Amino acid sequence: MHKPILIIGACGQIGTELTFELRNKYGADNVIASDIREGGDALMQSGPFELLDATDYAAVEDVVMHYEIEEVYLMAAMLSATAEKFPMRAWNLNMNSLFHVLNLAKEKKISKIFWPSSIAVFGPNTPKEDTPQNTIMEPSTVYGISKQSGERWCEYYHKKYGVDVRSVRYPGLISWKTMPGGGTTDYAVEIYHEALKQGKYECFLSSETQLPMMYMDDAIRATISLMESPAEKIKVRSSYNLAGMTFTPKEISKSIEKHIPGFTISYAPDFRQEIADSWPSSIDDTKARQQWGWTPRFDLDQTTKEMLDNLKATTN
Ligand code: AKB
Repeated sequence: MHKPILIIGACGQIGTELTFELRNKYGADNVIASDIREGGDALMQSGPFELLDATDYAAVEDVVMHYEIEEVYLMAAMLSATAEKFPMRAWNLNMNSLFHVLNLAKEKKISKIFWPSSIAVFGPNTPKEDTPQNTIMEPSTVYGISKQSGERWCEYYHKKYGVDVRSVRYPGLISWKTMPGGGTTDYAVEIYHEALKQGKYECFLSSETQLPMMYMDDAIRATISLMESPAEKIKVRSSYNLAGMTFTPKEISKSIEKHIPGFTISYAPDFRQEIADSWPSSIDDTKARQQWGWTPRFDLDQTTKEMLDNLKATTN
């Protein structure tokens, strides 16, 4: 039997789908969902749930000890756009929550951690195309600085204390079950909702802003596959580059137009444009492919079809 798993930040965009998938795989009672707020009915009714503040060490430790947790997926974080508005809150949430789980693992109270990093670890001086695993980083956003620091700490805890921490640098994630919140790549989810509701969308990034993206099913599969890989295969203990697809707002709008003729997009770039301009346009994920067998399945047109079909079915 699989030992209990704790998901911190289970009601967010990734946490929700991760909770469902892990519950399917390991049994509902083996997967404890937790968040600072309650989630949707489907999530709340699908298994155990704890209200939990990820920055409260004693509270996290209590839940870990109570359920005899073996693995923690730490999904709570403040994303790029919101973090620019609340730098200290973002730093405190993103760093303290990570230290808490790293220290629980150091003290042998848990044995494995998943912690998400992001393409935001890269900055304006990073090679933009096919960004390599190891390259100039110099992130220029609060969120990126916290993710890059987090990566350094993960590697440090692995080397110094033998902590089994695993991570991927998620690109922008596209899903229909839960809305993203406070990110720069959020437009790629909003656009599908607005296409169905209004037949048009005003994008906060310019037409040619090319960013790395991934359909949520691929992201969840990557996450679980990394966590299930034998430890000796995991050679990168900071965080793995991970690629799915890459496109511009103009390209996603063309893909939507194939299903919704007459769909229109307009552009009104705001402060998020500068964040997007500092990030890569495509990612080289050779190490993830070679070391633990990663391959994406969804391209842009498949993603568009999945998004529109599922949103239509659930909103009617
Ligand atoms: C964001 O836009 O902040 C996130 C990310 C790329 O990490 N989706």
